[in-house]
Amino acid sequence: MDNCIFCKIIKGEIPSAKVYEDDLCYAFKDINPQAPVHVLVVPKKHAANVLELSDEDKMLLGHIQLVIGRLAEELGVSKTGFRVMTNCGKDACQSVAHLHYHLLGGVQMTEKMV
Ligand code: DGP
Repeated sequence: MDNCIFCKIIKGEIPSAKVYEDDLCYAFKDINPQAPVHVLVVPKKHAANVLELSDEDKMLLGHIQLVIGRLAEELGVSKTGFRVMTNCGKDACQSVAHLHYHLLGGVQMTEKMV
C-alpha cells in the first residue's frame, strides 16, 4: 500500500532496526519501546488489522505465531515470559493501519491489560 509506513519499512524505503525477515513477514524494533524487548512482527502482505483477514491467511497467521515464538527465544525472553498483542481500531489505540503484533518482554508486567 502506497502510503503505509509499515509497507515502506518492509520495502526498505524507511529505515528500521530489523530483527528478522522471511518471505511472509518482517520483524523490527518498535521506535517507541515500552519494554526492554519490544519488537513488531508484521505480515508483508498489507492488511489493516485482523478484520481484513480471510481464510486464505490461515497459513500466514500460523507462520507468524511460530516466528514470534522463535524470536522470543532468540531475544532471551522465552523463559522469563513475554506478551504478544495486536491493537485493532480506535478503542485499542491502533495507530498504524498495517496488521502488527507487539512482542513485549524483559520486564515484569502487571496482570492488568487495559
Ligand atoms: P499500534 O499503536 O498498535 O498501532 O502500534 C504502532 C507501533 O508502531 C507503535 O508502538 C510505534 C511503532 N511505530 C510507528 N511508526 C514507526 C516507525 O516508523 N518505525 C518503527 N520502528 N516503529 C514505528
